[in-house]
Amino acid sequence: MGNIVIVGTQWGDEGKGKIVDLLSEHADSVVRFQGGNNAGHTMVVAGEKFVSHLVPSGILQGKTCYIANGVVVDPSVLLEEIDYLTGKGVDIGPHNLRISEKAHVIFPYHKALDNAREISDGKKKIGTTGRGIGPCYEDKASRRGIRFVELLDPEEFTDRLSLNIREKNHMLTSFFGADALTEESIHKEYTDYARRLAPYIANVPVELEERMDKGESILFEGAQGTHLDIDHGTYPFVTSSNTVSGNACAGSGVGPGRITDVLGIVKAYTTRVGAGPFPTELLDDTGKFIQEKGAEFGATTGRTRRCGWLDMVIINNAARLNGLTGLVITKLDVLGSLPELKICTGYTLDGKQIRYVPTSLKELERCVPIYEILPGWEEDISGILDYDALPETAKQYLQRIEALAGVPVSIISVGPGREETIILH
Ligand code: 2SA
Ligand code: GDP
Ligand code: MG
Repeated sequence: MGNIVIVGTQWGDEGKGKIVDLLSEHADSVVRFQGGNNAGHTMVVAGEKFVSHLVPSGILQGKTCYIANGVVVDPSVLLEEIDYLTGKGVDIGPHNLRISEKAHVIFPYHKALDNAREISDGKKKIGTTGRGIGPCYEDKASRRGIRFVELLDPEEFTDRLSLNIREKNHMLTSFFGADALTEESIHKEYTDYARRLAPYIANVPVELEERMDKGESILFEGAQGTHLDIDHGTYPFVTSSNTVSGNACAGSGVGPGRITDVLGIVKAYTTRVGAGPFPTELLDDTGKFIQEKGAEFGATTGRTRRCGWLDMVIINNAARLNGLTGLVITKLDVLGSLPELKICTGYTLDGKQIRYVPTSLKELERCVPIYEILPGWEEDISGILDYDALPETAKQYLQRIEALAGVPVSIISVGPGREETIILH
């Protein structure tokens, strides 16, 4: 199968978890390379639902899973997730879950700062998941961070924690007027996490290289989506990591020459959680219909996701930024019974037609979508597993996406279940 990177093309929640779970059958390992437990990846196997936030979606297929250096890890959430999966009968332990010694650790002060900043920003808040993701990446960039390698070194850990607590308590109390945190209890709690997670800690690039040299296949599981990328997304309404495919390499310690394919997951319509511009957003009954039928609620926070028409300006931007070699169209079933479907093919900005995403958010907010209208279909397509059996208008919709993107559609998803999938090539 080669080594495939799977990324979201929109603002996350495209159905990456389902597709990674499905494709894991043919892979040997699955790697998470960015983000943290802000992600919520849903898998449905034989009617049973699993949601993972940190553990790669390959775990249900019994594959070796890696949490690589680009990920920020909240150890309490990870240990809870290991217990949750074990409780559901999933085989998980140090033999098949490997965590990079270079991955940065999320501490209670990261969560406290994330939430304090959101409260202080009021109406201008980002709408983060409150999981401490941004502040943890800030510490990584400012070289204040604590990685697993430091967490496992008692002397180093004590020194670094002490420095961080002093700095963060000052910010929390003096600037945000929030409560201070106690060093001793955090030290004790995290020393216990270190003891429990020590058997999982690994030199991930070395292990991955050994596997690839043996001819094994690796799936790289992206989290969030291209337009939440810290560099290429709708900044500042983004997450704090690079979500584009290039980061599969930097975020896991694998050279770009090893990547064979990049699959972009495209939800058949668009959703967004949190604040920020969204040109094709539907604030009417159609938006409500999609939100309800698609069960568009955050898999981590339970927040209602904003819904809108498919935006090909966004998808084409993702095709360019990620070097997509194939598309996976998900949730096509949700559009069934809508009389007509709209696809945005460009924007009108101040009277001029454009086909790119403007960098200035003020300009993006002024963009008015240019729509192409296609006929819908009445049928429930969720049971259809053969492309030829799809209604003609559904095929037309798919063909139009393929033509506008200039990237072939490889897989079509027509329901949350692993088997509710049409594989083309
Ligand atoms: P953060 O917490 O700092 O990463 O938030 C910054 C922005 O990134 C968005 N973000 C997400 N968007 C969609 N899905 C995400 N995962 C969860 C899910 C979201 C949830 O699977 O549904 O449950 O709310 C995710 N994670 C981060 C976030 O909304 C901010 O706009
Ligand atoms: P991810 O973050 O990209 O992994 O996506 P999420 O799991 O956050 O959100 C996708 C949601 O859509 C989940 O509830 C999935 O079970 C569901 N889902 C995935 N594919 C399909 C599909 O083709 N049809 C329907 N109806 N639901 C789907
Ligand atoms: Mg999600």
